[in-house]
Amino acid sequence: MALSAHFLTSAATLAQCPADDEPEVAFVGRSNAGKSSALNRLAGARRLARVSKTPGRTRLINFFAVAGGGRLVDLPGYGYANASKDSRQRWSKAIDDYLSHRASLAAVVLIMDARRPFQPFDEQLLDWAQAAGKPLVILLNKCDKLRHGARLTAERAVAARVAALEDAVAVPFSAVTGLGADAATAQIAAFLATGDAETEA
Ligand SMILES: Nc1nc2c(ncn2[C@@H]2O[C@H](COP(=O)(O)OP(=O)(O)OP(=O)(O)O)[C@@H](O)[C@H]2O)c(=O)[nH]1
Ligand SMILES: [Mg+2]
Repeated sequence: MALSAHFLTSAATLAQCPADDEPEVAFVGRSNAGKSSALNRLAGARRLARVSKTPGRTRLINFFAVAGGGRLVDLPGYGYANASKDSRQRWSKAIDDYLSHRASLAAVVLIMDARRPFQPFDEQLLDWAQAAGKPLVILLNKCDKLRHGARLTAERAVAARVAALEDAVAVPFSAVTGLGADAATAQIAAFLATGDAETEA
């Protein structure tokens, strides 16, 4: 099962985003965690969102329309050290604005590298999502890079952390092998279909 999606538009600022009128699921995470790769995997398309070995590939907020309604949103990564201070500030402002002001944001998909989960930015994002009451789907990405034992250790650590959160699920994932793709797709499809309960009358 995959979500069928096509590229809609890119935005550098909140003002450039399309009308705030359809449920959106945003992909967030550190630079190079695999946000764009995960989005491509879930949309069953190789080159929908641009992927790169160099961190900082995604510089704009990219919107993808999902057949049947709703949008997937690929955000630039946090924590890209090589970007100039100026451009880092511009990106993080766009991300912060999007996350804090987008009424149609139904859920957040947090992508973490399974080898380095819960970095400081990830924790900030988790705190924000909890405070904002946004449901979370946590993708523990790049599981293909871990040996069996290390993967189980990572999964246990994440399960313990997630148990302490409201409205959060964790999915062991690999954008390369497709591990976890069906589970993640089902979660995301449910948010796209219903939107954010908070915005309902
Ligand atoms: N082995 C492996 N590599 C992955 C996986 N997901 C992504 N990658 C690789 O990780 C690198 C970064 O992937 P992207 O999808 O561009 O990461 P991103 O989070 O969108 O990065 P920015 O746009 O820079 O924030 C690329 O070289 C991908 O091929 C995975 O599940 N397994
Ligand atoms: Mg990207």
